[in-house]
Order: sequence, then structure tokens, then C-alpha cells
Amino acid sequence: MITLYGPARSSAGRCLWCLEEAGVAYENKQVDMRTKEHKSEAFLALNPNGKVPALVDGNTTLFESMAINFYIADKYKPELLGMSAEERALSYQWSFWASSELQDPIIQVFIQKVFMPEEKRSQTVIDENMAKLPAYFQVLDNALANKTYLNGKNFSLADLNTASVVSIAPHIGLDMSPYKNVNLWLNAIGERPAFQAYSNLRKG
Ligand SMILES: N[C@@H](CCC(=O)N[C@@H](CS)C(=O)NCC(=O)O)C(=O)O
Repeated sequence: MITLYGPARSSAGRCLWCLEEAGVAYENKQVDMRTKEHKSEAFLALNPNGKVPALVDGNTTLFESMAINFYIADKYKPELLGMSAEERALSYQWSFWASSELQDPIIQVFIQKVFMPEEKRSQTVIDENMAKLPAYFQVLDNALANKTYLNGKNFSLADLNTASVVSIAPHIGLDMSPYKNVNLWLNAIGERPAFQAYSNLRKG
């Protein structure tokens, strides 16, 4: 049995979504961030970075949410990786793009708007990072022209890992209306039973 550590409303969420897509049995163990359980000796043995998520599957222990998703797909539902070398390359491309390009400005704004007490909030950090987002969203919108999913017709990790980052954008006040293809893509994803199961986990 796979054990995924971390709450659905964290980076662990995209792994829970992937487990739902793979249709594999798993247990989701909560890690109490308020009591710093993620910094405890027991948790550091699973993820020495002291961050969620961590995955344990038999003798395999992994950290890094998108890498965990590649493992889940490879082992339990390989079609999620992509059906050809070219499709698999797109899964890597979009996952690396989402984690190394898109995620940072979104998270910087999220931290300022959601976690930072008002008196410490930096409008400069918010403005600088919000200004980076339209160019990224235009890249994604162009890539999705005349396609249901990033690989074409088939849903893959390219979509899952990218959408897990993109879906934070409305919560930081980004105007999504110019990105028509992105909105159609998010609607198609929203109809997936695995996405709905994951959304219910997020609602707690
Ligand atoms: N790149 C990591 C990021 C993990 C991460 O930052 N997790 C956050 C929650 S979303 C965390 O555990 N933060 C606690 C901390 O930094 O002390 C991944 O994708 O797994």
C-alpha cells in the first residue's frame, strides 16, 4: 500500500490527484504543519528537506511532488506519462516549466497575499511577480490552441503537473479572462472524476 504524507491543500495535493488518476489504493497520512511535525525526526527520515509531500511505497521513499507523480505514473499508469517519446517529452517539458518558471512568481504572490500579516506585506514583491505572469500564461494559452490537452487528445502528467500550479492563479487575483484556451483546458480537467475526487479532498 502506498502512503502519501501531507495535506491535500499543499504540494501533496498534486500527488493525491495523480494517485486518483492512477486508480491505485493509497493511504493519505496527515502531517500537522502547525505543530511542526514536518520538522520531526520521524518525518525528516522520509523527507530530509522537512517539507510535504513524501511518498512511501514498499522500500521506496521519495520527495519532490512532481517526481513522485512521475513515479506513480510510471509504475501504476504509464499512459499518464504519454504514449510516445514525443508525448513523454512534453510531460517533462511542461512539468519542468511549471515547477521552474511558473510556480515561483505565483507562490511569491500567494505567500504575500495569504500568509504574510498585512503590516509585513510587500506590494513590491506582489507587483514584480504579478507582472511576470501574463507572458507565462500567454505561452500556455498558445500551446493549448485547438487542443483539449497539452499532448493533444490524451490527458497526461503535462496537464496534471501544470494545472496543479495554474489553478493557484485565480486565488492570487490574476485576471484569467484573456486566456480562453487555458480556461477551456481547466474546464475539461474539472470534469475528470479523479480531479473531482482530489477537489473533494481539498475541501476536507
Ligand atoms: N518542491 C517541493 C516543495 C515542497 C514544499 O514547499 N512544501 C511546502 C508545503 S506546500 C512545505 O512543506 N513547507 C514547509 C516548510 O518549508 O517548512 C515539492 O514540490 O515537493
